[in-house]
Amino acid sequence: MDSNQALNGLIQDNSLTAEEQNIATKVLNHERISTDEALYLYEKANLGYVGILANYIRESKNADDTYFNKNFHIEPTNVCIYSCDFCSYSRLKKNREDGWELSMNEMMDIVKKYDDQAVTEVHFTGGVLPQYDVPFYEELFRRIKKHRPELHIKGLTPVEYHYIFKKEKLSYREGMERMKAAGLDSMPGGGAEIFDKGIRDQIAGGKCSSEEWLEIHEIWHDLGMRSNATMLYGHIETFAQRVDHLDRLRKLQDKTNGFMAFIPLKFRNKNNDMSHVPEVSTVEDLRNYAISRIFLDNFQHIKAYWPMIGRDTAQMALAFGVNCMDGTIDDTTKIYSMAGSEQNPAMTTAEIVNSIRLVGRRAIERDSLYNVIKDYTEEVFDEDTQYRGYAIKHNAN
Ligand code: V47
Ligand code: SF4
Repeated sequence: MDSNQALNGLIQDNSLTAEEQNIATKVLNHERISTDEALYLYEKANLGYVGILANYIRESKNADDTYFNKNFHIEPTNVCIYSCDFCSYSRLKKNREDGWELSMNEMMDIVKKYDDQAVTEVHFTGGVLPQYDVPFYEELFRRIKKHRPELHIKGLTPVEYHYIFKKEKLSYREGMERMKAAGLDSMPGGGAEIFDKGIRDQIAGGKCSSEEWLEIHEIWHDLGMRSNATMLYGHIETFAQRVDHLDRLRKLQDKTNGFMAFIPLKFRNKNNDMSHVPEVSTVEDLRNYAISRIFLDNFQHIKAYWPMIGRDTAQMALAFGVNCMDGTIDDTTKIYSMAGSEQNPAMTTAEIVNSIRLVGRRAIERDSLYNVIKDYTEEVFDEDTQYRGYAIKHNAN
């Protein structure tokens, strides 16, 4: 049954409530749902129902196409001047000697390590420290572009930009213009956390406000550039606060159309000051993906970041609105897949392609701006790949 038949079948089911009928009909007609309707879905709708709606939208927008890209991460430091309760980095502030603080040359060495690998993007993420300021990042981005001009730099978030521009007495616009001139290509979605002021002050106090986060993205979009958006969910926020977060993103996207992907980030409770807060279930993760897909009608892509939710959930999420998988792909670290550990930091290309194929989707390698690099539909891998109990022989299609 295709997603259209599934949705039409659902609408004919007379056990649906009037609210469920209305929402399903709106989705079928490609109409926007309201914030009240999104709240209704979070509070009342079951996984099967939201899954059918989200899959219909996913297939209308992206068919079976499921994107991945080959990137590597550089974390300049794991020490941070801020102390977000959910973040394991903030704990290192007092014990700075337990952390790392990379020099520019050390970061360039990481970039050079990938010289003979088919990666297309470097993603900068990590803590905030005073030595990493505007002149530092300008020089770093320029050196990377000089060394490997085609490498896409996706880097930092409004949390860092707010801090470093203030230090330099630059307006957000002046600062973002300088970053663009130095070689910054796109902005990742981090630092959004949850926009509600009360919860943000409580768990991420001191760093840029929600309004500042949104303003920096708006300016970046106005400069003709693209970015992503995230939401940290499943901690102490309410469903209404999730809807408020999604609504602020949808409104900005209406204005700029500069967001590429929305990435829900499941709160994980290990090694941070919120270890007493239980994590939400996998069913809640899938419901959250689905409701995000239904509500964010002006976002083209919903991305699963598998290091946060696990590979199995990411794979299942492909039936609940997700059409993009993120996480390190490294064809040189087969040792990890052999160990079969849940903590694997990387998947090989064969593993990610097969995990996408196994749930009936089409695996496509993309660049950072979602241009197709390679469609893997016809690819035959010349070896078996073992992935968490699945032995996959050659092309699973
Ligand atoms: O902003 C920190 C989150 C984010 C925890 O744009 C946590 O392509 C869960 O934004 N549990 C950084 N989440 C990561 C990020 C990202 C990742 C992958 C791709 C992209 C993209 C962006 O990680 C932070 C914060 O929201 N985070 N601690 C935690 N305990
Ligand atoms: Fe962690 Fe970012 Fe908060 Fe720093 S600002 S403590 S790196 S989440």
